[in-house]
Amino acid sequence: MGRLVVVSNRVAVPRELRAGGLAGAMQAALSQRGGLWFGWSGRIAAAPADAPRMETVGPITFALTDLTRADYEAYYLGYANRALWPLFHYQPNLVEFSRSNLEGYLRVNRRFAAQLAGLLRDDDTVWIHDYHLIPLAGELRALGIGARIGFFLHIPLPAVDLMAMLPGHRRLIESLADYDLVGLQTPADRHALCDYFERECGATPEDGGMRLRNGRSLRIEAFPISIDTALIARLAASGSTHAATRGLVASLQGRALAIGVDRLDYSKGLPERFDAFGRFLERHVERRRQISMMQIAPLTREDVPEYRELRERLERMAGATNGQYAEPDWVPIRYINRSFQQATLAGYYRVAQIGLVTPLRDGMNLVAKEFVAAQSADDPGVLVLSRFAGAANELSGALIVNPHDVDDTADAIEQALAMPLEERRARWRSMFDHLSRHDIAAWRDAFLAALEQSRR
Ligand code: ADQ
Repeated sequence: MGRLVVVSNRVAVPRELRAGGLAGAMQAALSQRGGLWFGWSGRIAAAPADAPRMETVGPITFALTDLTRADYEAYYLGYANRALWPLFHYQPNLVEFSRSNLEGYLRVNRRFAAQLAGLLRDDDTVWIHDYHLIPLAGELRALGIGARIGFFLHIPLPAVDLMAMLPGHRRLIESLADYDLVGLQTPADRHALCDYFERECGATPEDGGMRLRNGRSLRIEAFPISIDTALIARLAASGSTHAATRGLVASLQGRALAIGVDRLDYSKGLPERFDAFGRFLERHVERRRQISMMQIAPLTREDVPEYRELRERLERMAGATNGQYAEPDWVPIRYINRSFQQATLAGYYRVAQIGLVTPLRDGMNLVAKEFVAAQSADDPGVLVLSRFAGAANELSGALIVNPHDVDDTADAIEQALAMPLEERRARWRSMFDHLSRHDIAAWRDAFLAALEQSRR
């Protein structure tokens, strides 16, 4: 078996290889076969480098390339995060399209291909990740690369009519046909992509994918991403006795905790969640002082104006709710903009009675799965989950809500608080068993097995 080559927009070279998360799963696969991980270093350079910088950690070689300021603005901020991200998350009103950003996106993909091509061997298996790099296989093929290439989209794939709003959509989506396998998060995303190929490109459905007008087959499958379930469960069990968790529990003074953990992103439905918690307090006077909500929301993409505006809005909302309801010894919303170690988060999930995961759209949402994995079997908390998260497809033991309906989410918070222990256990058990079988290793192995079987 040849090497595995992973390509993602951003690559962080670890000091040592670790288990856990997507990076851990990739590192494990790269370690087994020996391999290469290519992508942006996160650095801005004055001029594009001719060749990537190589660093080796154990059996894995990392190939890192820098972006120029103009590339960063057009490719990363402009096209990937102000056109594709909002559109694919069903927010066309936030799309800022410009031809020069599109050109930057294509230029960076071409440059990545030129740099990567020099490192590839014919028997390599290449796995490309996410919306930043959709045209990369096409650029590699244009350079004569015949290796097997698979693509996985981590975010939702919107319905045809929405996709059609994007100038140049056809060229973008048709470039997926240069892959041997296209993986999506859910059957609904798979359906949307097949529907696009059928309606916009005249392709016909066939077993496992689509037959394109040029007679070639494209394999399209759903591979719902997951977590390292056993690791999170272990971290949560030991994390619950750590000082950070004990400090949190002590500060609650016996009150319940509802926890939210999300990057500060408009797709995550945070204003709607704050509103729902405020509505819950308004309608359930008897519950005031009995529960606090803790929202952990590290800042991301601060160079994008919509993210700065959202930050200001959430600060105002948290301040207003706390101003209205807080007591000298009780604050309804604890709002924190920083990151925590995985073990600390796992401990926090475990001591929470409610997990609030209410995105307006989300490819999967790993926090929902982490919350479930972190609960204790004896006294598990309840997950309140948006129907628009990919995870809702699998986690049917959650209380499924429509995040646009503030009263619906407020009702679910009350239902979760009042839920009898037996029901909590039964709901949790079905979800935990599912996540034990369908963990991140199973996801990775399923994708790679399908890729090994696919041939254009
Ligand atoms: P994200 O949009 O980043 O991922 P999510 O799936 O929830 O969303 O993953 C976030 C990860 O970051 C989780 O593992 C979480 O624990 C961690 N995290 C969040 N806040 C943190 C904090 N304050 N400190 C430390 N860690 C924190 C994209 C897509 C998702 C898809 C994933 C994987 O948008 O839909 O599930 O990729 O495919």
